[in-house]
Amino acid sequence: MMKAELQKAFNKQINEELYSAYLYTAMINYFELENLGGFASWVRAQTIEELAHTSKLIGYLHERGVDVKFGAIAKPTATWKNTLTAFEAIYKHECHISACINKLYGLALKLDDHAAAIFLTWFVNEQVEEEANASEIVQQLKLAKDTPGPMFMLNRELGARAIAFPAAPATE
Ligand code: OFO
Repeated sequence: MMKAELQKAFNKQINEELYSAYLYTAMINYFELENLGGFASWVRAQTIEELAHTSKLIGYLHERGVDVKFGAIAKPTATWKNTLTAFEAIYKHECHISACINKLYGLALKLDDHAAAIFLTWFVNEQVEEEANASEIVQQLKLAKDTPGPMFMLNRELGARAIAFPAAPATE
């Protein structure tokens, strides 16, 4: 049986993932209204990925016989000064999520729940990718300096990101 303290921490992470999806949804709205369909498409894919993270955590709790407790999801920021500040916000948010995951992983180890810790290694690795992706786009936007040509290219490049709901099993 998973200890109550760890159950609570998993539930908190589910809320964090749902907030991530909510934040990226607000960004879809922002980029669509800025006529940056490619950027909107990238954050749409990200929204779906966050829901997949949520589903993966919920699936694992169910596997452990834990009842999921749902809390209120905070209102996300919905406007940004420009594309660069929006992506800087994404990078900062993903760093926050990495810190949350590391804390959860640390708690699983502290409570001697090695099965939960092993499950969470997927998320630890995923966050390396999440941070790297956001950071790369921030660097590209800094180089583009909001000039039409590079922004057009970047918008097209980001629009090519495939949207897929990963069907990975909870314990993968
Ligand atoms: Fe963006 O990785 Fe989950 O929250």
